[in-house]
Amino acid sequence: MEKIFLVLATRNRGKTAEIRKFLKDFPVEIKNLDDFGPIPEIEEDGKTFDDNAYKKASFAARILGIPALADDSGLVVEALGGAPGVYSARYAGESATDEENTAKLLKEMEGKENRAAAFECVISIAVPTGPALTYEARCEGEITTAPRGKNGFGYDPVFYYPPLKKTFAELSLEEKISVSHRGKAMAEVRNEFDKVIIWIKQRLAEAKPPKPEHSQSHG
Ligand code: ITT
Repeated sequence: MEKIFLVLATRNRGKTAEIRKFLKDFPVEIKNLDDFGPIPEIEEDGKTFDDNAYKKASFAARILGIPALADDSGLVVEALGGAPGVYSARYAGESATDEENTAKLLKEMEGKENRAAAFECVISIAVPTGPALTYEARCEGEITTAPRGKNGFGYDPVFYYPPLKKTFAELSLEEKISVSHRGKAMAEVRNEFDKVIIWIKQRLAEAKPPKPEHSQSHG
């Protein structure tokens, strides 16, 4: 089968590594934003994960001219009224590090009895002309009182997953993606990916200008 190109519209290395694992057996050549040199920043000002995932995927597909896959995700904490939610990446400030975001979360959670939280993930796959497919999933857990574990990224060290009795940062990459929000959403993408490839090829073919019936030669 002829390969298609797909750009992962993310600068997050943790996400990139997890997403790549799911698509490794398909006839698709995966690019990332760094393969294209500097491009304008995508503004993530949507009110939902869904809005932002679509914004990132459609923006990247449009300006790069190839299909794009974006992930918008975050941590939703019950005792904090759903915060940090869509602000998860910049909870402690615009260019906050994972450690700063995690420290702020633990501070906000000090003394709180209800530790229930969920990671949510929306994956959007868009073509340059605009149409997009959406997949979403969530994973329930609890916020710890101190970080534990060295793997993963973001809030993984403070997200305890009761069925495995470990934080996400204490799991291997394979273990994490077998139960996580992104893992579940990407498993749906993988299950349908043969159809997604056909869908992408059809959208790309529609967008091509029709070939002239006769070519005229001069001279
Ligand atoms: P891109 O927009 O470039 O994809 P980002 O890190 O800014 O990267 P988001 O806007 O989707 O991504 O923010 C997601 C944040 O939520 C991320 O930075 C983490 O802090 C957190 N997060 C999402 N998935 C996570 C996971 O699997 N483990 C730990 N933290 C996660």
